[in-house]
Amino acid sequence: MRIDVITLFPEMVQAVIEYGVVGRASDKGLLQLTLWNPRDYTKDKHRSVDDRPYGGGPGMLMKVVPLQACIAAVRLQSPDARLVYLSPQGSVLKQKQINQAANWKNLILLCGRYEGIDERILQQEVDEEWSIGDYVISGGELAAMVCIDAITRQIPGALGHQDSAELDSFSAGLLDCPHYTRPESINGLKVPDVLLNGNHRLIEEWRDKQALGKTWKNRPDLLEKMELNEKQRKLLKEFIAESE
Ligand code: 4GS
Repeated sequence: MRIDVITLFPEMVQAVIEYGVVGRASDKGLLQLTLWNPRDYTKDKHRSVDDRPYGGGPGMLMKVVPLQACIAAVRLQSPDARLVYLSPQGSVLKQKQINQAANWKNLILLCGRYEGIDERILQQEVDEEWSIGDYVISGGELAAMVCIDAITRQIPGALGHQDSAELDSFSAGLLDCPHYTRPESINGLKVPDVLLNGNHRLIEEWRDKQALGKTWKNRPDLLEKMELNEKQRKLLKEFIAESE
């Protein structure tokens, strides 16, 4: 997959392909990241990339002409990519959208700085608007990095054997169960016995039950959208009874 990122801070976004799963995917050629800086498309002496908003008020917008020129340059290399603008006004990302995007051949991510971009760029150039959550960050770069990481993990071959266990946590629509490693006791808190006994049927059942319980406690909205099977309803009932 090819991902082009338009950003005033390319060094920041570069970091996402320098570590861990995404780094290895990039080394293997599963992900090709290309960074573009609108500042390189300025023609004035000061290379300015911000401009004042019509109507006044505080804050600046990204300057239109360099941004348009930069988008045009990206489009020459990635003519049929979907262009996604990251902003809090976008649809809030879910695993489902991430998985869909992982099937695209190419993708252009546009990172906003300041108060964002001119509405007409949005109308004419942007195919989709995505948000990573209902909060404000200082620039679209971190949002783009979140997208690149989450999408790359879904590219076949990106996850090694060690990482692939993480695949099922959200694909099942539930939160992950608790995990334990050595030592067996920390300040008197013991690892649940079931995990020490080596009965894999019981261990799997315990994990399913804990995942259901955690979701019930922290994200009841996720459970409401799900159709639990008979076994899952029984396990959740037990979890609730035990937690009372
Ligand atoms: C988000 C967000 C964001 C909005 C960028 C104000 C600088 C900032 N981008 N999901 N201008 N949430 N962007 O907060 O994607």
